[in-house]
This record gives sequence, structure tokens and C-alpha cells, in this order.
Amino acid sequence: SFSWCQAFQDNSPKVNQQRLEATIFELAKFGRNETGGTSRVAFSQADLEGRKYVIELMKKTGLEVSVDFAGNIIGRRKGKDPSKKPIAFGSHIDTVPDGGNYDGCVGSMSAIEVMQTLFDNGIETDHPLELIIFSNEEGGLMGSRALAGKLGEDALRVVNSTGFTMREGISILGGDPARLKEVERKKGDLAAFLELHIEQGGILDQEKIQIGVVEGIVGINWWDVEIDGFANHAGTTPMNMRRDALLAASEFVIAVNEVVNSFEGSHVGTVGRIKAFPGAPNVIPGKVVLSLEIRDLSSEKIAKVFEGIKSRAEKIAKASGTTISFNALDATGEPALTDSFIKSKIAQSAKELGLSFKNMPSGAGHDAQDMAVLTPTGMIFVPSKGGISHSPKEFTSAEDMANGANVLLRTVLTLDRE
Ligand code: HGY
Ligand code: MN
Ligand code: MN
Ligand code: MN
Repeated sequence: SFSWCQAFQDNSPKVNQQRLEATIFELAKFGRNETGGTSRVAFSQADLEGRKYVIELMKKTGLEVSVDFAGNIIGRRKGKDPSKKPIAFGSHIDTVPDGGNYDGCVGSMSAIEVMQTLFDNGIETDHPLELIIFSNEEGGLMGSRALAGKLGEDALRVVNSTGFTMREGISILGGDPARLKEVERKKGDLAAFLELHIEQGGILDQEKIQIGVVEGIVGINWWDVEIDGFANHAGTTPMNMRRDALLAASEFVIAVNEVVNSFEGSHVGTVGRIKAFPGAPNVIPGKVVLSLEIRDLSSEKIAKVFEGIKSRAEKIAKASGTTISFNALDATGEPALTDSFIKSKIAQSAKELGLSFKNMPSGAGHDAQDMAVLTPTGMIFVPSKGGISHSPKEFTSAEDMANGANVLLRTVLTLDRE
């Protein structure tokens, strides 16, 4: 076929698969846990050590490396034409608690591998290139929101599982929360942004397709939910005289699932964290705090599902003698579409490399959704075995990673010639 022929004759530079895989394994050592996965939550010691490793690796590829005031690691490479805007690409290396070794890491280490390949082959691009390792992606797209000018006071108060607020975390990473204005990029500052990422779903793996061309990225909304009842003696308070916050919370969790299922569409909703107070076997829980997350490609749909959940919550509160309140967190991304021209260049690159590909949405959030506000943006997906992610069982083969990195490299070089 045409594409096979192209691939056969193609002698463009390729990434080094073994070297890429080795850096993925090396990075996984920072925060490795007994499950074989990684806990490298942003602001943790493991995060700091992983970042140090990545900075050294970036320097070896000839990049000029710095950490911006939001804690993003930035690597710059000069272009032949300094009047051209930089082509940027990258991802994140922080993980969820008990996460895997591939989410964010594949895109980050592949971006470094692309720079190394350019270096090894003595390739100079016309455009300057910029490699970005975004800070605290999992705790609320912190680094990319800072670049997009969306990291306000409310966001800086948001806490991740290390217990640090973003404000504290930024200082821990060597940034400065008082100088975030200075990291903001303007529309048109960059020529393009590209992010390679594992799919985190099972479509590519199931359909045996090598590359996903991302069409859109879901918006995510988070709320802290507080349920207030009355803490009382668990032995002396009769069952019909209780205002048990955890009992109301149990109904709430089920209601979230029912409401989400009652709407047509591919939106999802999750209660992922719950804590009861005071938290003793012989005390009726007087207070519960839990998390609520809703995702969809449409903000209106998210709002509609939330209204449904809120009205169910009112009924539960009334029947249980509790109050249920919602506090919207400023720590998430808006839905975003990728750029159609960049999409076509990713597809073309995959085709020229003889790789199978398909267009698909992203159900996971990504820094790319904030970058899309600033510059034409594209995303490349590679398969996740069994569709597992945010889990130590996350896996992507070295070959699939290298395929993705080669598509990234080729797309960068194609955009550079435009
Ligand atoms: O949660 C997400 O979708 C992303 O992995 N941060
Ligand atoms: Mn993730
Ligand atoms: Mn990710
Ligand atoms: Mn007592």
C-alpha cells in the first residue's frame, strides 16, 4: 500500500526506543511503591527528586533549562529563524497517589527523546522549540493554568494529597506564587503545542490501533461536598433520633451514580474520596466531607448533571435531618477542542510512518486543554494495555511509546516547515 511504501522508503530521523524505555524505567524509581506503581504526587520528595532527574536529562540534550515561577520546567532550543514563534511540546511527571509509570511520563520522556534525537542528528529547526514539563498536573493542571493566566487566589488555596496548598507547593518547587503574572503567555506567543500521552482508556488496545489523534478533551468540575448532621453517642441515641451524616453520605454516593446514569451521553461522575468525623466506632458521624467530580465535552452538560445531583441532595438532606453543601473548586480545566490543521498533520505523520490511527476524544484531562486557549494544540495518544490508568497496573509497550514519540518528532518537523 501507499503508506507501507512510504514507511519503507522513509529514512527520516527516528527516536531510540531502548533509550526511551530506559528513561521511563529510571523515572519510575522516584516514588516507586510496593505495588510496582509510582506515588510521585506533586510537591512530595519523590516529585522533587524526579524533577531533578528530568532537569539533568534535559540539559544533556542541549536545552537551556529553567524553572518558571509556577514550577514548570522549561527547556529551550534555538531556531534558525528567531523571528518565528516557538513550537512547544511536553507533558507532566507528577502522578496520582498509587499511580502508574506511564501517565504523563510517556509524553515527558518522549519529548526529551525527541530533543535528544534532534541533537544526535544535528538537526536545526527554523522555529525555536520549547519543552515544557508542567507542574502539578494531577492536582489541578497547575502549571498549564498558570501559563493560561487561570491560576487565581481560589486555585492557590486548593490542597493536594500531600496536604500542601498550591501556593505552598509552588514555593516547594522553586517557583514564586507572588510572581505568577510573569509566567502568563499571551495568545500567539507560541506557534503550536503538542502533547503525547497514553490513552488511559481501552479503545486503541482493543481495536489494535497504534495512534490516537485527539479531537477534544473533556472538561472536569470538582466540588468539595460537606454533609452536616449531629455527632452523638452511638450507644444511647435511638435509631430514630439520629442525624447521621455518613448515612446521608451513603445515599448521596448512590444518588450521584443514579443521576449520572439517568442522562444520555458519555459524561461521567465520581465520588472518589470520603471522610467521616469524628471517625470513631462509638460516635454517630456528625460530619462527612467528600469529593464530587463530573466530566463531559460540554460545560452545559456538566452543569445540567450537577443540577440533578443538587436536587437529589436536597431531598436526602431533608429526609435525614442533615445539610449538604457544595463548594466548587477552582482546580480543573474547561473542555477544549484540538486544532484541525494540527490534527491533520498528526494523522499525516502517522500515515507516513506506516502506523494505524484513528480520531478519538479524551476522557482524561490534560495540560493541553489549557494550552489550547493560547495556541493551536494537538494531542497524540498511544495504547494503554487493557485501558487501565491511574493504577499501578498501567502499561504501554516500549514499541507503542516509540511509535508515539516518532509521530511527535515528525509532527514537530512538519509544523516547523509550515
Ligand atoms: O484526572 C485526569 O484526567 C488527568 O489524568 N489528570
Ligand atoms: Mn492522570
Ligand atoms: Mn496525564
Ligand atoms: Mn462516655
